[in-house]
Amino acid sequence: MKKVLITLAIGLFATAAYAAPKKWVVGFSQIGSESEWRTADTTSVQTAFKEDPSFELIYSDAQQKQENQIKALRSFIARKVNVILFTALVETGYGPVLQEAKQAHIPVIMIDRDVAAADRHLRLTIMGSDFVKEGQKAGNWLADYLKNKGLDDGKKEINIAELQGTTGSAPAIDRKKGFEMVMQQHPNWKITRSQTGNFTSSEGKAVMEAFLKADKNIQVLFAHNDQMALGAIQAIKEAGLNPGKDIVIVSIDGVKGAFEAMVKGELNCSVECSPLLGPQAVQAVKDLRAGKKLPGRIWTIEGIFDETNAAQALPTRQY
Ligand code: GYE
Repeated sequence: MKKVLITLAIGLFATAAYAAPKKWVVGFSQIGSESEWRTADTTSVQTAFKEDPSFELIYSDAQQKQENQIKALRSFIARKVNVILFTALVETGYGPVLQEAKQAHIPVIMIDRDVAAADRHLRLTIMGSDFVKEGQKAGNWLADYLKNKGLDDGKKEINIAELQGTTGSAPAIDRKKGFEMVMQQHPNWKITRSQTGNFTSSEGKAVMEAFLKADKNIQVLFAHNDQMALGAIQAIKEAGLNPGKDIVIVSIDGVKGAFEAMVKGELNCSVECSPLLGPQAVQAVKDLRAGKKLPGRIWTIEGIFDETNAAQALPTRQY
């Protein structure tokens, strides 16, 4: 009897072990941790996958180096992961490794930053924001603001300093493009200074310092992200000017630090770019596992904030 029971127990155990579904392995190649936005994005993806025990997420941080990303992607391919999530540091240079993933039949889902158009046939879909639209929103907000404050008569030159994101990255290219689309309707707007601040606060500060040393005749700062704007605000103060008053500042992301600066009146506007991509990423991978066809583009939903609504929204902000 005892023997029968033991055999039964072993049999049951073996069946349970056999029936346990195999975890889907997801490789995530992230670019680094250059901004509050990036940290929120990484946390969102890691948390969302951790909450679902049917997935195992392998996270790789490239520390802003393209060669590290290529290495990570190759190691995901060698490990035969089920799917790759990929944020491209810059748009070009990933063609060969994406080709290798395709040959290995491993689908690649872009998160946040896409690759250039020529390589898009090698990835399955892209999930994230419309960076061109964000640049346009920043420009349109600026046009309304300057007009309403009586700061732009359409004739006097408006000198604009631009802090660009990482050179060659999708958000830097597209935010510039969107903003310049709006500039075409304002012939008196001039970008008099423009340089990369690599999306970081320290470089944003250093570049703004250099801009102001060369020329204080700047009416507007357009920063491709909040982090650089926050660094630049320090530089503007140190130069004895009033950020948000002497220089109108518009940036992109909508991170907490930007909300605090808007409440203080030091930053005038931040166009929202949501980093909370985790839940959507999990959903997309689940759909893929279920054999569903994913759309070619998965958009994030976002808004726009300035001094008129920042204080009200601040307590509800998740990043
Ligand atoms: O705006 C910036 C981050 O790729 C949209 O990267 C993202 C950008 C974001 O470092 O803060």
